[in-house]
Amino acid sequence: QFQKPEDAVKYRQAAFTVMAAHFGRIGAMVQGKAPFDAKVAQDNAALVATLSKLPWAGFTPDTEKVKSRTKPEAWMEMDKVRAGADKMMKAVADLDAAARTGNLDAIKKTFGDAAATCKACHDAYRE
Ligand code: ASC
Repeated sequence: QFQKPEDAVKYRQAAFTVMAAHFGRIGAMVQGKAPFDAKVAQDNAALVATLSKLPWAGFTPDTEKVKSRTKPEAWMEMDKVRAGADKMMKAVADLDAAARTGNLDAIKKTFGDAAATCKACHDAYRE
């Protein structure tokens, strides 16, 4: 899939960056920094749910020695990283479902749960 390990790293970082941009648009509404617009929430949640599937293909074993913020622990505990990724994908699927209902309270709850799954992996495996 990738010509060089560096390409895989770039790919996964780009996927996380784009995902964060769309997650952040929902976050702004959840935090009252932007007016709530159900359509915007729905569109962004759908993108986040799709984008959440992408970064993992970039964590190939040959990228372990490429400089990035991924801690050595991630490579020693890749089964746990995968489990965390599965949790995150499930949480953003739940956010997507909530956004489809247009219910702000449900969006707030599932957004918070999803953010916690992002943070768990960052705390454990990101410099
Ligand atoms: C975001 C973002 C993250 C997560 C994390 C949640 O919007 O860019 O990495 O939420 O901050 O704690």
